[in-house]
Amino acid sequence: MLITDQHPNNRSITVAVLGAPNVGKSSLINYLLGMNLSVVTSRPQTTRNRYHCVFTVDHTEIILVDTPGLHRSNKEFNKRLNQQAREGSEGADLNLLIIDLSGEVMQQFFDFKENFGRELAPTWIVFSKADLIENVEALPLTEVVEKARELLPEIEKHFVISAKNGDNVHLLTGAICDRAPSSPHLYMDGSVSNKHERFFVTEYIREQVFNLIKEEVPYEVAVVVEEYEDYREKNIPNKVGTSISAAILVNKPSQRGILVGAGGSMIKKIGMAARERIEEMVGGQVFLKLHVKVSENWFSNNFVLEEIGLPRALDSNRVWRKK
Ligand SMILES: Nc1nc2c(ncn2[C@@H]2O[C@H](COP(=O)(O)OP(=O)(O)OP(=O)(O)O)[C@@H](O)[C@H]2O)c(=O)[nH]1
Ligand SMILES: [Mg+2]
Repeated sequence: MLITDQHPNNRSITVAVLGAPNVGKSSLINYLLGMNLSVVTSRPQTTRNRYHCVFTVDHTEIILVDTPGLHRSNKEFNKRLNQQAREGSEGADLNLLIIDLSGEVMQQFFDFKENFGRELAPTWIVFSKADLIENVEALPLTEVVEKARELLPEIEKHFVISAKNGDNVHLLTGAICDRAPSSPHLYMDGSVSNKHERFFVTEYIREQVFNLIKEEVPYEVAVVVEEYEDYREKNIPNKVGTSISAAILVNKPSQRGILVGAGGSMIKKIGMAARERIEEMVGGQVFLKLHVKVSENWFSNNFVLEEIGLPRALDSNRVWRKK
């Protein structure tokens, strides 16, 4: 959409946030946005889709692209996650490559080079989780970046930040603003994402599955919104707020029981916690109805994968057909 009558000083920049799973991409984005838009959990492969997260500083619009963590895998599902990450950087003016200081630093550069597998736009390194490192100033990060530049010549500079306590994040914001070219804004004032609220409904339900259920089950869960009715602007008797019905897909019948819990206690907990998050997002009362559906091998089913925003990747194994 073209937004007319823009201020002549307007600038806009698109910044892809890339890196391995669990390095703190979504946490940094949330810190910059000043809200918990993206889902953050302590486990890898939380983010599954690429999407825009938008905020403005004075006349500068900053469009951050959250992406799934790039990783090596031959599984169809993971190939599609990686494809989302690669596509997330398409058309970006700048990439932030997040490197977790609490992990194997040099290995993350090697893995990124291998998994990303093509040319990059100008790239800044953001060393994250600095709060976990004692005496971070003593680390030879300038030398590390020099070495990394041999692999990734697009690297321009680096930052050392913590998304937990906000250390140095202002330096990054300032540098991104300085880098932003003169341009009309692409989003209307107040827009925070290119994804609809329905997408975030599925994310916030999945988030609670991650928070409340341990081990592998959350990885085998997908959420699909089946009904979404916004009655807030409509004048219908006895209808207020937003009414949402969603299915939680599981991969095996045994997982159904875990999701539902004794006497429905688990699904109730998931629903209550997710509803709070969704009410905060939509700014009003939400009626959330959840049910669990067994969809065996949904992560190999093209129809389900398309539904949750993961179209076929360039390196997909084959065309997946519904039985
Ligand atoms: N101590 C500390 N923990 C952090 C920091 N940034 C992120 N974390 C934690 O690291 C974990 C992963 O954070 P996410 O933001 O979900 O990481 P991600 O890179 O988006 O992960 P995926 O979406 O799985 O690729 C969470 O437990 C965060 O709380 C940080 O600066 N300091
Ligand atoms: Mg994430």
